[in-house]
Amino acid sequence: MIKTALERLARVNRSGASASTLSDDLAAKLVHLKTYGYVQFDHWVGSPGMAALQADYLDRLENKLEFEMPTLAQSRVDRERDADLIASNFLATTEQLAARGLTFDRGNVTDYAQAVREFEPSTLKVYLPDTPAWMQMWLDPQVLSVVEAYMGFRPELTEAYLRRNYPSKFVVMNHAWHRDRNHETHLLKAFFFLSDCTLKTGPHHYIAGSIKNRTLDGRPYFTNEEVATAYDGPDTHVVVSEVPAGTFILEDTRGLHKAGIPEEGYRDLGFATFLPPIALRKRTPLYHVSHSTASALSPQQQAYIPAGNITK
Ligand SMILES: O=C(O)CCC(=O)C(=O)O
Repeated sequence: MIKTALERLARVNRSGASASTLSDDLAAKLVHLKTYGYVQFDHWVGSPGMAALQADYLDRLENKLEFEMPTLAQSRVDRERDADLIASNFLATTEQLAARGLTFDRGNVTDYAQAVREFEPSTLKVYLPDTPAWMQMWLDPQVLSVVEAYMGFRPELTEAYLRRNYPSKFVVMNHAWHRDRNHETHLLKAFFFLSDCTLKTGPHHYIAGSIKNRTLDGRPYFTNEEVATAYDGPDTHVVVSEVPAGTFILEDTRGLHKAGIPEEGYRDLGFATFLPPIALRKRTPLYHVSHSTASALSPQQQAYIPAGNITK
């Protein structure tokens, strides 16, 4: 109750874009998002800005090894000893995984290829780089207009990171169908595709219409069979993101979704989570923006960054 009251207070003066101020194209996107729970943006596909960010990301991941560690090493999983973890889709904290000896850390890594070969990560995660160019993608004005018109106020960007997904022996957390539970009523995620995504490189999956249709709800994960049986009606269908690099998908992830497991290669995806502003958010910031980066952004973009995320 206190959280809801604080959120309501924080929303005053954060009115943001409304449906009536949107261009025809963005108004159509808003209708799509409201109807199906997701919408796609293509205006970054093939742009020079996209190519520069892709090159920067590859450098950070493969040369500078800026990925988060400790991280799950699938090569260290023992099917018998770790049967409980496998059954729960590895729903555990990094500390719990580390206590079982199932993670690798900075001291174990000599180079990118060695880390991937020896430890078989299912994903590697890089926090959003603190540069104006990256923030321009994460806080793209067209996407923000639709976010604000959908929510009815201007939310905050609470999480910002990139992930590379690899072929995986196990179903690890968001490989399984789930609903995000960060907020009961207001939640949007933007997914930024940094690599071309095919059916073989692990597309994102979403059940259109599953915000309203709650046949499956109340558990952390659902099986493919359960979802196929429960959502085969005319109002609900699976959407699979076979899309070129530069595509953004804006999604209400309270609906059912999952990460496809790559059969070959990998898939690079960026994540932005938008939640109502709250004065006393308990989680520590999951990205940081320096004053100099923030000052290069528009007032609208700056308003998305919680004060605690601005450093130096
Ligand atoms: O990587 C994906 O396609 C899905 C990610 C996901 O499930 C999530 O962010 O909640």
